[in-house]
Amino acid sequence: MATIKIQGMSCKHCVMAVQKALGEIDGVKDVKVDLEKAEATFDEATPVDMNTVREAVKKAGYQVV
Ligand SMILES: [Cu+2]
Repeated sequence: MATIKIQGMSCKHCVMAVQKALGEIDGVKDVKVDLEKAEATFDEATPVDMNTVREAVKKAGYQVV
């Protein structure tokens, strides 16, 4: 399981946006986003490139820190 820190989430809408962005990445499954901890966790069905993750989060309007 991978855990990433995400900056910029302020409400449930942000959580949903990040969850969707991560869920659309190949190999990512079981995404959980925690607003209070500013964290997202996910399992990797196949190896996931962290640059892809960063890009997806950035496109959604947030930042992996
Ligand atoms: Cu929000």
